[in-house]
Amino acid sequence: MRIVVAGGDGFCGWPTALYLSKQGHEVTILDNLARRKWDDELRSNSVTPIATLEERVAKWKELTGKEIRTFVGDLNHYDFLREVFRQTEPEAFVHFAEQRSAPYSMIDREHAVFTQANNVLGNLNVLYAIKELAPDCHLIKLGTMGEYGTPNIDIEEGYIEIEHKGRKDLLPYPKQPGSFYHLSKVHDSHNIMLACKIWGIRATDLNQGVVYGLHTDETRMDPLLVNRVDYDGVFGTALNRFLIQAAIGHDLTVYGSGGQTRAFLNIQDTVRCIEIAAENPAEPGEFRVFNQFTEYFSVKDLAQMVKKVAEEEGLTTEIAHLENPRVEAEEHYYHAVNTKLKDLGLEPHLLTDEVLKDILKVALEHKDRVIKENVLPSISWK
Ligand code: NAD
Ligand code: USQ
Repeated sequence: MRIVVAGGDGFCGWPTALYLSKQGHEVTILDNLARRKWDDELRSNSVTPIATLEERVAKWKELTGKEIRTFVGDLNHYDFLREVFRQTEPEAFVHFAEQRSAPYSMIDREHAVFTQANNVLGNLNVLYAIKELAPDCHLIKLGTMGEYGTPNIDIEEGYIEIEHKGRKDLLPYPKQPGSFYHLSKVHDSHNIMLACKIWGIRATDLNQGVVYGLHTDETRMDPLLVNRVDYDGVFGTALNRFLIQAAIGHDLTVYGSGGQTRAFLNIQDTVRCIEIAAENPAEPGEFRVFNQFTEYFSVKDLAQMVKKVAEEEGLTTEIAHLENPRVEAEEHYYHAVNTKLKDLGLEPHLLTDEVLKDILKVALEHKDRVIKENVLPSISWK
């Protein structure tokens, strides 16, 4: 299959591009390298030293003989995007290419406006490019479990049957996101839904939980193929952050009571979920939603799991309960459905002590790269 991976230089996109290439697909990466520039803006870095995109794809070709084409440019430059569509004629367009940090979107007005413009308009351009140049192309769009928020009822996969005044309908599940970033994903979902309805586009919205880990079989093949791992208070995410904090002897930064429960998955499952979606495309006109996660945990439970494993490895680790910089429920009901990807063949890699130790090992190898001032959260929702 001819597949474009937009955002293919990022944390989820890079291992996905490699995996799809290994499976024999004709893979093209589109990326504007913005994520590397946001590191410069924040004076931050990946814990692992990452090669340039050119070095990465050259090493992949050397090791496997497989070519991954690259286009460096912005989804918001429509002429560029059209050219990529013309040259690649994609059968699937995997869309990871957004500003994905909730804290970054909450820095100030400029960052909120940038996040929503980058994400919502970039996605709208993709929809128009599909309509104009590849109407049969399957859009595989990364959404987020955070679109749903934390309702006091079970979270369904995209739609919920509602009975109201004696009548029933299957309606989009209510969205209650907690940041301008998470809201950008809701706006994307609505735009995709309309495009499917009016133009007959086929789309899958993957409402992904928080991704942990870094390695896949492919990224392990050579140091030049290593994936990025974020740990700072802006782009770092809960579990990976805790493991890196344990590696440098920093207290684990649980925000508030830590009862916040979120859906999680291993990066190895991310790449497989994309393959499953690509191999089982939505029907023309169908706006399909999958909840892409394998387990859920409270932040406090994750911190306890990391503390236990770190102590077994001889590290002294304390759990700190910081004043929560976000506005979010710290104690709440959480139950989300995730059967659709499993029904299509996903076999989850669950979180075990071995998995935690494996990520901790990488963090320990590169702990000297951690910029300690970047670890504590610095952005307030208020
Ligand atoms: P990332 O920041 O590591 O990668 C995103 C990539 O997209 C970067 O390489 C960036 O340069 C590129 N990009 C951003 N805007 C672009 C634009 N306008 N044009 C071209 N390229 C652009 O993020 P990630 O962690 O790999 O996340 C990928 C996607 O998955 C995002 O859409 C994110 O919302 C979603 N997601 C991520 C997680 C997670 O835990 N990392 C969880 C759920 C959903
Ligand atoms: N948290 C802590 N301590 C930390 C970091 C986070 O207690 O050091 C808490 C947060 O307050 C929050 C939860 O952990 O309650 C998750 O925060 P996060 O930073 O790990 O994840 P989030 O901001 O939700 O964003 C990440 C990705 C985003 C993706 C989302 C999936 O950055 O791209 O969309 O996970 S989900 O959470 O399902 O919406």
